[in-house]
Amino acid sequence: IFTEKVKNMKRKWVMVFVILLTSLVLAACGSKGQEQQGDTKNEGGIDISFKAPEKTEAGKKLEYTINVMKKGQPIVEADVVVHLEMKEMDHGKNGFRARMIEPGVYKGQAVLPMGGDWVAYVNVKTAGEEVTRSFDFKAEGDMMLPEEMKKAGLNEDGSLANPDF
Ligand SMILES: [Cu+2]
Repeated sequence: IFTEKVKNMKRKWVMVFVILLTSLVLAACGSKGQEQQGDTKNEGGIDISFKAPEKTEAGKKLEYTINVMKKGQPIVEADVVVHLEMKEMDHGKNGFRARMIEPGVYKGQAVLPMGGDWVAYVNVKTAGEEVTRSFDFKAEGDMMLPEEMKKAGLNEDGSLANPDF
């Protein structure tokens, strides 16, 4: 009877562990999915568009433009932060805090460490709302050399050395 009890306890702990692990995995996937649904979830709310430069090249400091509107009107004084991430790999934190240059038009600059498929996660915060939308774009060029990264203010993995967001 004693060994039976021990077996049962072991089984219980294994179950608890499996449930914990599953919920962790689900939580991780869930948060990613929500970001990408920003646009359908927010119909009638904040409208965001993102423009990468015409020719997006790795290793160059380039400017990105974000338009933020609501019901056809520009949103002023929004907090706009853009995270730039590669689709297939992790380069750490890269991107920028955008500045409004005219009503509803926000701009910011970034250096991409390599060419390939990128995703811009645009987070817009206003007094009452917060929305994140993702936009795919492509960049040309090879991986930057370590010394080039250093000069451009990046760490060796391509993340920003001094992010302000
Ligand atoms: Cu990469």
